[in-house]
Amino acid sequence: ETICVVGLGYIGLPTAVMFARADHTVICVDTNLRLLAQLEQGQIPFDEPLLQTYFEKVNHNRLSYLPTPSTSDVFIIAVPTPVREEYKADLTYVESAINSILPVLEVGNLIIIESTIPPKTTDGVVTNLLTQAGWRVGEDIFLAHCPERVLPGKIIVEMRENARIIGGINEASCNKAASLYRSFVTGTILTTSSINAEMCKLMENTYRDVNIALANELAKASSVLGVNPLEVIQLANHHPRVQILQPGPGVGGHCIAVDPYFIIQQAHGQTPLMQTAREINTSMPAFVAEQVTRIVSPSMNKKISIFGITYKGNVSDFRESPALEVIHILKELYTINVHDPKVEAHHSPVPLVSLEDCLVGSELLIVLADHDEFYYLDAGELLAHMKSPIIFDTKNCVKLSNHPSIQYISYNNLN
Ligand code: SAJ
Repeated sequence: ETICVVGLGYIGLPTAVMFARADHTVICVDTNLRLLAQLEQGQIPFDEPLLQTYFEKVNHNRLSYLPTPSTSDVFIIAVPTPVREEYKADLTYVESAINSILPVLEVGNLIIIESTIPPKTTDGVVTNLLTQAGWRVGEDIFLAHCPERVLPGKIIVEMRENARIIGGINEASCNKAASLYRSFVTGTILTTSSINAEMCKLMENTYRDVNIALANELAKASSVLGVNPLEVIQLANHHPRVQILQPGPGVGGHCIAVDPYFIIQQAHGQTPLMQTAREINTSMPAFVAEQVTRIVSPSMNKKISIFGITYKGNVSDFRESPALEVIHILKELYTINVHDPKVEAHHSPVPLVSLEDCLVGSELLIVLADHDEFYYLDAGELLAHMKSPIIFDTKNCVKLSNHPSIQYISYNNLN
């Protein structure tokens, strides 16, 4: 079959590669012409394990790159759905993707929305656009929401192995979409309605957001109670039905920090828990900054080092990163130097320096992302460069808690 993938980001691109490997002909569509040129030259524009290798190995006759969709059997929409003012989902990209395929749609085509969308978008916003264009949706044109649920850093493996939710607007749409994904998915394929699929995807990320909020609240409560929250979590998790997550500097990324709002905005006040969880996680950068001011009293004459600006460890993505919010607050109070080995300096939203330059003359090192490079920092290097060797490790990852000359602070010893 010929598959047209609209939107070549973190999801669209790996999806296109997986379908091409499964011997489909794939038309890769994006409005970003520079990106298309880069792909033509064989370059994936972001870091994701296995993706570049898979891309290089694919039969390149199976892939073509175009700025607008062309005739195809299947159209997969994988464009972003950002949140705007008042936490409303911005469906502009989804709508313009649908509009862009209208001129080339043919009877029997299947449209799949992979983008994360609020409930009632597939059977609502999208069906309306198609009906207005004269199509009988479910009869002449088939439509399903098949949300992506892959973890950045493990996209290729999870795309193949995770269970896949297929939310068709009718049975025929479910069947067509299910048989398409079977061409490379080894996980279970589960069919449901489009609205259930929409809610399922949003609830998965909301579940994680709420549970991380609980861990973060435990860290906050512990800081006033004199409790060691990390030990409490470890002990509690020996219970067969308890699995508390880890506290950190907050929740970032373009999914977990965003998706709960898609439920909140549609559910008319029925979501106080989800809203509170969002508030707790959003408050963490300020909590981190407050702890910093307790460790080192604020002064622009004091240098503070920050390690890690990405939204989590071992990725180069800093969208919605709580680390940037921490930096935003602290740069008004101290002289800040920032280091991140996973982010290229020219892509970074804040100036980056080398590890050594970051540490020189520093009164405190704050770790905000658990990159592999930070687990085994060289104590000698810290002692040689820093003015006072204190580490505040918000990710509990640095293995220097027992060093005799370094003061190591994590959420376990805040009071
Ligand atoms: N975090 C904590 N404590 C934890 C776990 C995570 O503070 O114990 C933080 C991370 O540092 C990060 C944020 O939460 O800032 C989210 O990280 P993550 O690794 O939990 O998830 P994402 O955002 O990279 O990917 C999620 C995944 N969803 C779930 O695990 C339910 C992924 O499967 C989804 O496909 C992805 O969102 C998405 O695109 O929706």
